Amino acid sequence: ETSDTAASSSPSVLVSAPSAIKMAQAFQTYVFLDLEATGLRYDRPRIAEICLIAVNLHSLENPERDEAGDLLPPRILDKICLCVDPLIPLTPKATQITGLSNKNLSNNQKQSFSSSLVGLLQGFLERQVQPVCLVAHNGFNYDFPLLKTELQRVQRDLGGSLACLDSYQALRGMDKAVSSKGYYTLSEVYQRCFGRYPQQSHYAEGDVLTLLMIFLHKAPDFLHWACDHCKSWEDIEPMYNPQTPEKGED
Ligand code: DCM
Ligand code: MG
Ligand code: MG
Ligand code: MG
Repeated sequence: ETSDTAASSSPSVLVSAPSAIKMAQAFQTYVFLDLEATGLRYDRPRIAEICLIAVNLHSLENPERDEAGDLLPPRILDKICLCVDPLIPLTPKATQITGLSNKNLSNNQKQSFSSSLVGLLQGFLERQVQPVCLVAHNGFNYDFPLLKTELQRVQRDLGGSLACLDSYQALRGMDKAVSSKGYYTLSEVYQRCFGRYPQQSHYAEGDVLTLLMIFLHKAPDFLHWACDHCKSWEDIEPMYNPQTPEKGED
């Protein structure tokens, strides 16, 4: 979820500049990621859907266009999209915006976030030319910490020398202007880039495609921004510790 207040209060553990520049110049694959989940940060959410789309640097530097000159999604991309039984109730708001419910997930016999799911994610990432940079919208405050928490639950991690980038913080930082809350949500940014609202907001795949198109639209700026502002995956703190009880429970 895109929250201006949450974004500004995040601890920024930036990779030291020289090594970050070396890393970013070397990124050969950008993996766009979005999670749907049972609620917001303070709900101690669990993942209900995950989508990753991997795009090689070549396609970001050489975007395809149609006859009218409009940007096309890259023809060459790898995609993984999975629904996950979150094992806890979705908030009514989360169900309303995502279309995911405990009922439709269990009716379709979806499995929970498991060690074998982590194996799929690792296999997907290992297939990409390294080094890889994950990109998520508000990722530093929501998607990356939540994924860390789920990985911690099953005592796994994503190996390798992964880096990550928050497109929400990048867009705000690149503008250098203070804009009101809501200005940098995925759908508002997309609307400003393409003159129409995106389809399938709050579907993990829909949001990843929206993010990918925004990134393509501003690829030179994003690729440059990534040099100084990516974090190492190791420096992402889990959103919460699944072993400790909720505030107020203890
Ligand atoms: N979310 C929420 N309430 C909102 C916005 C988001 O509970 N008003 C939660 C449920 C979504 C998750 O955040 O699945 C990710 O949001 P997004 O669809 O923006 O990626
Ligand atoms: Mg949102
Ligand atoms: Mg999201
Ligand atoms: Mg989403």
